Amino acid sequence: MKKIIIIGACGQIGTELVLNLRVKHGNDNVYAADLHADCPEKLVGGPYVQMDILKKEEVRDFIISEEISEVYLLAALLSATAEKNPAFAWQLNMDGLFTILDLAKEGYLDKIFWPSSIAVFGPTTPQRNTPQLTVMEPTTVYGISKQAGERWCEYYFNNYGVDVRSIRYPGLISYTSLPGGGTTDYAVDIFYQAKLGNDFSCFLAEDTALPMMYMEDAIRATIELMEAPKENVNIRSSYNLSGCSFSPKEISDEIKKHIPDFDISYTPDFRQEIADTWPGSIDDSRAREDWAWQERYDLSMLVKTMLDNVDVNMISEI
Ligand code: NAD
Ligand code: AKB
Repeated sequence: MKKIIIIGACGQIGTELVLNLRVKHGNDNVYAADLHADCPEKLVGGPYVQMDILKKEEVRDFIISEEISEVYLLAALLSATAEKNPAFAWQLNMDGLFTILDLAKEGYLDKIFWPSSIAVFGPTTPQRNTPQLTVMEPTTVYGISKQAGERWCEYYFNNYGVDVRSIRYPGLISYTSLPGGGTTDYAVDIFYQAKLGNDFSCFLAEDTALPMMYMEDAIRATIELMEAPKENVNIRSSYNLSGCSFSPKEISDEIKKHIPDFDISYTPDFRQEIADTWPGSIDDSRAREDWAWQERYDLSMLVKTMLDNVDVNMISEI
C-alpha cells in the first residue's frame, strides 16, 4: 500500500480530499498535515501531523522517514489574503512547491498533486471560454505565484521526469469547511446568510460571472487525474477545469427559488478588481480528452445541495 500525505489538510479542499483518499487507500495510509497543533475533529480517523511546509528539513525528514510516495500540496495563501501580504504569499506559495518537487527529483516521491487556479489568467486573457493555451498576464501575487508554479511543474517534468499533476481549480463551493480567503468565497458565505434568514451583502458586483465548481466534482477530478495513466497526462503545467459559471445575481436568483424572502445587495470591495481580471468561463476540453473529465453539478444542483447541508453553527464557531 502506498503512503500519501496531504499538506494543508485542514483547509477547504484538504478536509474533503483527506476523507476521500482515506476511503480509497485506507485510513492509516493517508496522513493529514497542517500548521495546527491539534487534529480537527473531522480528520481524527487517520494519522495527523503538525507540519509547516516552510520548515524544509522537517518536511523532508518526515516524508523520507515515513516512506511517503505521494504528496498533495495544498498549503497556500489564496487571492484576497495574498494581496494583503504579497511577500509572504510568494514565499509560502513557491518555497513549499520547490521542497516537494526536489524530493521527487531526488527519487523519494512517485507522484505529486499541486493545485493551480483560474487566477493564472489576467485582464488580457480572453474572458469567455478561456482556452487551455492562451495569453496569461496575472496581476495578483496569487496569480503570479500560480503561474510561476505551473512553469516549474512543467520544467521538473520535462527535465527530471517528475510526475507532477495539476488542475486550475475554479472557485470551489462546499459545506464541510469554510473557505480560506479567496475572491470566490462570497459564493459559500451566501448560503450561511440565506439559511440564517439574513440578507446578504456581496463584495462583488451583481453581474461578475466567475467559473465555479461544487467540491465533490473537484475532489473527483483530482483523484481521476491522479489515477490517470501517465501517458494520458499530456499537460504538465495545469489543466483547465470547468464546472458551472455564475454571477452573484444568478446564484441569488437560484437561492430565491428555495428561500423567496432572501435578499442580496452589492458593495464591491478590493476583491472586485481581482475578479475583473479573471475569466467568466473556461474551456476544459483538454481535461475531457485526456482523462475523460465530466462535471456532474450544475448551478441548481449545487444550490440545492448547499442549502440542504450547510450547518450555520460553523460560522459561529469562528
Ligand atoms: P485553505 O486556505 O482553505 O487551506 C489551506 C490550508 O493550508 C489551511 O488549513 C492552512 O492552515 C494550511 N497552511 C497554511 N500555511 C501552511 C504552512 N506553512 N504549512 C502547512 N500548512 C499550511 O485553502 P484551500 O481552499 O483548501 O486551497 C488549497 C489549495 O488549492 C491552494 O493551493 C489554493 O490556491 C488552491 N485553490 C483553491 C481554490 C478554492 O476555491 N478553494 C481554487 C483554486 C485553487
Ligand atoms: C480564490 O478566490 O482565491 C480561489 C481561487 C479561484 O483560486 N478560490
